[in-house]
Amino acid sequence: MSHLRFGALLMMRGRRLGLYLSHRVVLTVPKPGPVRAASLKDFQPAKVFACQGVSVPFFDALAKAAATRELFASSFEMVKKLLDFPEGLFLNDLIKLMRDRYGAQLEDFIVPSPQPEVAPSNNGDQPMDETDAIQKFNEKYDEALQSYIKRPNILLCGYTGSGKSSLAKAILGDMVPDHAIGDGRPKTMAYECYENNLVRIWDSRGLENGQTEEAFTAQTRDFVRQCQNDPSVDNHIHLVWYVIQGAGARVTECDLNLIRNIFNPKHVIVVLSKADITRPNQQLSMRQELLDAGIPPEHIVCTSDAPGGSLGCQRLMELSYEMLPDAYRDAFLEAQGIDLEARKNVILAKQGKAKAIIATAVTAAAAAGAIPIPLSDAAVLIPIQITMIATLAGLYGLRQEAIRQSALPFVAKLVGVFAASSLLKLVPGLGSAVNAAVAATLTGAMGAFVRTNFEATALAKATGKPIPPLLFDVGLFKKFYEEYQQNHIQT
Ligand SMILES: Nc1nc2c(ncn2[C@@H]2O[C@H](COP(=O)(O)OP(=O)(O)OP(=O)(O)O)[C@@H](O)[C@H]2O)c(=O)[nH]1
Ligand SMILES: [Mg+2]
Repeated sequence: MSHLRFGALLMMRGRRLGLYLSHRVVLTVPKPGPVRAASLKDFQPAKVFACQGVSVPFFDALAKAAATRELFASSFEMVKKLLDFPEGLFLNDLIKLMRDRYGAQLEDFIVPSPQPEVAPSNNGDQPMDETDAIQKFNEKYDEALQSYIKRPNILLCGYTGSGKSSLAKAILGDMVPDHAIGDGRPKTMAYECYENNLVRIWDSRGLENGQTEEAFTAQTRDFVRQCQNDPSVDNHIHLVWYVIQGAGARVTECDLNLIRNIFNPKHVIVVLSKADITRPNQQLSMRQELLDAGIPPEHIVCTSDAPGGSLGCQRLMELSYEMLPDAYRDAFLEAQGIDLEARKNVILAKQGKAKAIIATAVTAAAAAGAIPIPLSDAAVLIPIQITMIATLAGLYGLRQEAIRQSALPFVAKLVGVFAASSLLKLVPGLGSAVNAAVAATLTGAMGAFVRTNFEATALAKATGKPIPPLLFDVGLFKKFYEEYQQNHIQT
């Protein structure tokens, strides 16, 4: 039993039930009231249901219950509700059900042996729950990334040499490799995919000499169908940049057929490329041909690959933003490299969502502390904090590099931050227990502290500056704590 870590076990002593959450913490409801922390001593010696598979559903359910502030008349009621057991169930039935449903066994609880003395690592982290903390962080981070950062797929199509890859590079920068740009010979073979966690570009092979227009059209149609038939809308093509070389080219039937019939015209922007070497009358006559074919004027832009995205790239960027489905817009704006102001604004605008994430965690922490949590058990707040931190990291789209350098070492340190001795230093006037107000303020201040860093990290990335480290500084945290306290009415 001593190897148990951050799982949960249903525990029973007499008719009293609790959920064992770590080596030190039991969440229980000894009398009517919200979920609360109790000392493990209350349950020793005790019987436990031991089973691997039970721990995770318990914990998730418990976290949800804590967030809803639901009151349970007894711990038995809470466990029944969490595990979705039927009404009118008696304790003996519960034991049977636990066995049948989860293969859980009722065993004598063995007091966890004291943690072996492990030499502190370089940064002084405690190894005890570090792995679990990081695992939980990663899970929640992935969930948050999926819900907050929807990555658009943009297809680049057009004849070979029309300037597709150059255009992608002018707008999206280094994610498009230099070798993608041609030097007279067709470069992009079939469909190349350039992607990061903000955008995915399908850079297609253009129509080459020797290839029939029919074959090119069929190849493009098959690719588009394959994408649009994907069960996940996240893998559909959300926007097409159809590139026609402005200088010395003309609009062909093949171009028009693709734009009008193979793609959804509502999702196509026609790009007349190489504006720097296109004569005004060439541009005018091509534009007229497109208008005659029914392409809306607002869907036609003229661009060049000039560094800094001059000559129409800004317009293409704005138009793409308008034409992308809502959910995919912000990621595109963050991915593009020609309008730094727009990039910064998307990041700054995340503050509202970040505050809502912090508020959810604050509510959960207040519920956990509704019956004061003894200082030695304050670690019960860690999962709430990790969920909050990971969700914020997902919201700000922190890249792997930032996660590795900044967020994970910080998460690993949380165990130490919540040790009683650290809390006494952090929270002015803290007594022997963490009550709802302190739990809420601690969580809100932690949220504000981390959010500020993640915002700075995202802004640094957007402007090509180094990632600021997320160092836990007691003095700085106290400042956040006091600020949070001043700005929120204490309960
Ligand atoms: N002057 C000028 N040259 C450009 C511009 N855009 C692209 N080119 C040049 O046109 C050539 C073809 O550009 P690419 O971007 O490789 O064209 P592509 O459409 O990706 O070609 P494939 O991958 O072969 O289909 C290269 O030599 C580019 O440097 C532009 O805006 N102005
Ligand atoms: Mg290319």
